[in-house]
Amino acid sequence: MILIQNGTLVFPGGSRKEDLLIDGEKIARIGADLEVPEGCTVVDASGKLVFPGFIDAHTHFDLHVAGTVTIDDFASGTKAAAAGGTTTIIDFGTAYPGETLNEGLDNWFRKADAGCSCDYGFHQTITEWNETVSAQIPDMIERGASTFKIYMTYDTQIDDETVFKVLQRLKECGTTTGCHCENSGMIDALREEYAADPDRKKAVSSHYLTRPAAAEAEAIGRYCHLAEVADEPVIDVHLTCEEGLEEIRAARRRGQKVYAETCPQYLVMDDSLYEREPFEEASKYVCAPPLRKKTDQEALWAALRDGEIQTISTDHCSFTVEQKKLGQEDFRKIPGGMPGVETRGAVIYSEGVAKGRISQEKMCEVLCENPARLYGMYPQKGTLLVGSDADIVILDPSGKRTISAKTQVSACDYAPLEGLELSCAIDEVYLRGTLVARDGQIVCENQGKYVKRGLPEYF
Ligand code: DUC
Ligand code: ZN
Repeated sequence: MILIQNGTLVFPGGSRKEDLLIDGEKIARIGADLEVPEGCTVVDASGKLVFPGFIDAHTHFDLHVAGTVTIDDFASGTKAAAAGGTTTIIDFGTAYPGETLNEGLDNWFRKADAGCSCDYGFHQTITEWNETVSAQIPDMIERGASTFKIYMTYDTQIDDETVFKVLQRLKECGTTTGCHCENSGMIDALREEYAADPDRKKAVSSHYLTRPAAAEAEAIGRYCHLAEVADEPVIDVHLTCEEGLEEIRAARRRGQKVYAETCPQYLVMDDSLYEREPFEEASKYVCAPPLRKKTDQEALWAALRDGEIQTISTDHCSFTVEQKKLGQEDFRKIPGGMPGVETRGAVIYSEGVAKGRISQEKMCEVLCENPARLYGMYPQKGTLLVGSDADIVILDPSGKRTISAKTQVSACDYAPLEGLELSCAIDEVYLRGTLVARDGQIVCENQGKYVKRGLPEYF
């Protein structure tokens, strides 16, 4: 047994100075001045915040894209996650055209056989629609990959008719999907135009200039309208901009349930980074949708505060500086994505809570409880309740750390926020009662288990 004493336990509804007793893998008791059972390990959390383990509902480990594969696989990616306080990740199984959903999911289970250091689940990506795919939706739910992902851009994209049919079927099955919303027609035309100019073809800035906020907003609006007619709650993943947020607001005014996810990069980085020299510097930030304006960052922080954005995930999709060079001659070939799973908790605390943009309770809501509810894991995950998994983060709000690629656990060779001074430290991380990380480093690996998720809770 482990007794965490004198800490401040954080809940979305308020924080309380109480003790928390762990017995085996579960939270056994919570209360003021709990008695110390015999043989129990006591952890003094005076002056510290005690959060439920963070949930990252959007990672891409061991993903093959743009002729290469992410540098973080499930082994290194889940270690990076746990080191930063994330005790559960949800990655994206993908059934590529010609594969059944079951085959796609089997492939992702094999990837996770690399060994996981935090708990993990899968969404399932739908890239085509036919009788077999439709018939296997209940199989995915049965296997615990109970929520889905669709794309309106990339080679995994599906057209509007297919999006609509997917939404209708998921409604029948009591579940929902996240969607990557960008207008592919507009983006493809712009990319072709920019690539025809030899200078712009080599410029990293062409990446963001060919993926305007309007392309994202248009697709969000279209997705929401498709969901309106299908009468289905939906999730917009990685919302980056105010224009997109306006489309979500419009759908909500129509009475729709739309959930929005954003990511730390859209809250703390902006598109001026694509203008950096040389190529190696700017290409670190290539991701889709791209980074936006400072005004968008402020709009997203305000939306978090006001409850208009429900979750913060990372879209962790890491490539080395060398891998990014695949696009040195053609911006369209730069592998898209950046690391983030390791730093999310500390960055959101430092840039959000410590700077007064959001409360620690809001942080708990968007990193823990909301993703647990939306993705069918509550109350096993995402909360500090008796009977819940003892996934716990002890965060020191007076700690000082600096982000550095040299000390990070991720296999990536750069940190997008290199040099950022953090006004907190992630002291200890417990995964189902086992201390797995201390001060940003893994102390016990390979403890992660698959989380068989239930149906989403719509709140
Ligand atoms: N965006 C990225 O930048 N990389 C992976 C997938 C995605 O949506
Ligand atoms: Zn993604």
